[in-house]
Amino acid sequence: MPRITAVRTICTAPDGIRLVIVKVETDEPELYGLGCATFTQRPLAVVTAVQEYLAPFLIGRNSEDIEDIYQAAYVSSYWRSGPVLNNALSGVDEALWDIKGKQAGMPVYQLLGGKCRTSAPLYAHASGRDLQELEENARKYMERGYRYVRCQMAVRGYSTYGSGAWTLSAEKTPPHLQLEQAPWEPGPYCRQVPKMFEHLRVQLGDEVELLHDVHERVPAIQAIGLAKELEQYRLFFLEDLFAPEDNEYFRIVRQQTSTPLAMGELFVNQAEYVPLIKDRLIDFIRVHISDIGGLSMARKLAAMCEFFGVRTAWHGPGDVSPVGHAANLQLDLACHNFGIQEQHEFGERTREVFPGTPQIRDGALWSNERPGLGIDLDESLAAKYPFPEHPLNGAWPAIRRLDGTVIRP
Ligand code: GCO
Ligand code: MG
Repeated sequence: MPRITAVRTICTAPDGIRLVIVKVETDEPELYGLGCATFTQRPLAVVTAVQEYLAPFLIGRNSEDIEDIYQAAYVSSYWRSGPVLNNALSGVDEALWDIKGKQAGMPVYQLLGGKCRTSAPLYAHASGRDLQELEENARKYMERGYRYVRCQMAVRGYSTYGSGAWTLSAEKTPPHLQLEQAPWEPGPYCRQVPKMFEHLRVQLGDEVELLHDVHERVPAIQAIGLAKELEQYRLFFLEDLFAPEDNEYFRIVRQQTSTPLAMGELFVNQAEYVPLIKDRLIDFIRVHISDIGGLSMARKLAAMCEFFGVRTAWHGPGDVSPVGHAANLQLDLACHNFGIQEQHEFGERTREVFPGTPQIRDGALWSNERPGLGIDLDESLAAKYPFPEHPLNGAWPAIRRLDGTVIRP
């Protein structure tokens, strides 16, 4: 019976993105596990939660008791949920699954029921400053074998999510505003997006699956209008049409359009996602697994979704660590109701720090078939990439409308 001897956090930013990993060590010298605890906007708060609260709570416990450890740690703060505590829990929970897989000599997906598919189809991110650049970038992915492409285009002069054009441009910025980045207005964006998909459908044809992320940027009634207008372009999904605070709008939009809806990267607890699933108001669950507490919660959530026809589309940007991507992949392979996996192509440095980072091939993510999560962490290399200096420690600066009002990022 392996006993937990240490619960440590490792902070590293090989590609400039702040990643937090939890390492759980046992009294069996070679037996340890890794979990993702990356909350990139508040990483130091997660480190404190792990080191000061979870580590003393868990040392001496049998690492095999994953469910009991999860349940006990979850209520040990009395006040629970939220991204800080959930990420801390996730670091431990995923590490315990990693350990259990290593003990069994099997990849974790085997413990979850085995493979439903050979690999997990990915969607790539194509972006552009204009239609030509976006179309070219989408084509590049299609030529590499991708069948799913998310398309985001800059709205000229504004800081548009996902388009790469976040820098401050003088063009639209009123001189009286002291902005840290270009402003944002929902109107021009809502007028542009349908034209963008008209162009892409005509140029790229019917076969490719197109996706788009609204990133909760638009007032709800404008978002409903957008979802209706986009129906004719047959998106694979439209993501984060509303903010979690506006969840009730899903009841309204659902009656008006069959545009498939993906939601949930910002969710942190059951009260947010259970009603949307049980009432069949969304089509894809986009949860960021470490933000809901880790693999144990995510596998329950996936099972619940299966009964209501909701498919999985786990959040997979660069601020999910390679350990988190490895955890996503275990569920992608084992869950019948898999929908799609978001891809992030990690740079060479990150892949060196994390040997075993899941491989991308032919537009899909593949398991390396190693026991546990199949991933390791080179601690001495990780130490060479400390968190970058930043006045806000990684927190996001405000984005404002032309009148100065702060909007959601
Ligand atoms: C996505 C997301 C990300 C988030 C990021 C926040 O769909 O991939 O919206 O790009 O903005 O993970 O840290
Ligand atoms: Mg998103």
